[in-house]
Amino acid sequence: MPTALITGITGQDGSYLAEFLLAQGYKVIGMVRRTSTINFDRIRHFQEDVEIVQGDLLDQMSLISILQEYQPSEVYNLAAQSFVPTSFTQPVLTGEFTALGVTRVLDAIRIVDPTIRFYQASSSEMFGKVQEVPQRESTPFYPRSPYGVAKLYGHWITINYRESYDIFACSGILFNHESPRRGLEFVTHKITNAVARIKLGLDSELRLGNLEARRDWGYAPDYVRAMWLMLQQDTPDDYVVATGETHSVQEFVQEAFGFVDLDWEKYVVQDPKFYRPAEVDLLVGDPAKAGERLGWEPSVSFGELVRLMVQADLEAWERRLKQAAALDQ
Ligand code: NAP
Ligand code: F7E
Repeated sequence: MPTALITGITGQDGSYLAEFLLAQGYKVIGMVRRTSTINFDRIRHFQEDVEIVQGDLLDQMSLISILQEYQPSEVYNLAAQSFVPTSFTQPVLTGEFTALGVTRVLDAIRIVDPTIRFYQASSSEMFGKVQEVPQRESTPFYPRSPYGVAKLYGHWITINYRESYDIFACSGILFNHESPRRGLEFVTHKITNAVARIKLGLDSELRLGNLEARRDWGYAPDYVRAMWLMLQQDTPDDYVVATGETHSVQEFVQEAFGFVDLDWEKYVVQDPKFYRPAEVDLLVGDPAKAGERLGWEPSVSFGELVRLMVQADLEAWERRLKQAAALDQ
């Protein structure tokens, strides 16, 4: 039974990747940082099937000890400060987690067992002010946020350790991927959660920032499959993972409100509070290399993604309302 370590197992991708690896027969070790309140919402339903271990990307010794104790053959580095606006308000912390954290994991691998295969969660945010449309592996980078800059460091240190120490290190340049497990501050889940609440009479407006920004949005469970495929190849490499389609935030809004037969213009308010100091206007990836070499392709269309997220939020809020009503009786 192969053993895999996932940093960031409590996040959206970590939870789906853990489920995927368990289904493949892996023993899964999930690294979590110490917090005063445990937040295992995304992993509670399979928590007993994985081993949870405390460690932190800021703490080199914790990473070395975990590798020594559990001897994984694959490490998926998904942990990061991943919210772009927070990277503008906490740029140094973002650099510590999202950039230097990658070096700490790679150094732990180099010291403990350089045969461990390594996946780095790189991001389309590295393309930022895009130099080519669509963006592919060879497209020059131009990050537009401290998050994008930190991810670019993580990308290049991964390549550097591959070339310097012959580590099987892959960088997945993943475009936005979403699901009902997405953090509520990201625009897709913010929209679908608000649509459900408005439909059920719990809210009357949705405040958003830039509606013109365009993203290549896919479905998170498809994307964790690509991570695993990268580590099963004969040689390590970097891959763009995307749908190849781009839609504006406004299109996402229209689709989500349309699904519950509401006119979005009656509810959406543009609020400069949500604008960013520098914006990424357009992202659209070319997943041809992932298709040819990994046999990967997305399985969920844009319309299906919006609908499944709205549906999940409607069901979640209906459940909560029923529970509250039952408590009142
Ligand atoms: P997420 O939901 O924000 O999860 C981030 C995870 O990192 C959480 O488990 C978090 O733990 C953990 N973490 C943060 N700081 C840590 C630290 N210092 N030590 C240990 N763990 C720490 O992110 P996601 O959407 O699943 O994304 C996974 C990775 O892919 C991230 O690196 C992200 O930047 C990258 N990425 C995401 C996308 C996307 O569209 N989702 C696209 C490209 C790349 P807590 O639960 O304790 O906060
Ligand atoms: O913003 C616009 C905002 O925060 C998408 C992370 O997973 O994907 C994610 O980064 C767009 C931006 O994701 C609101 O200005 C409008 O143009 O959902 P987001 P992101 O910044 O693209 C990449 C690939 C990652 O790697 C990151 O970790 O939507 N937008 N109004 C808004 N965004 C938010 N959050 N909230 C708004 O009210």
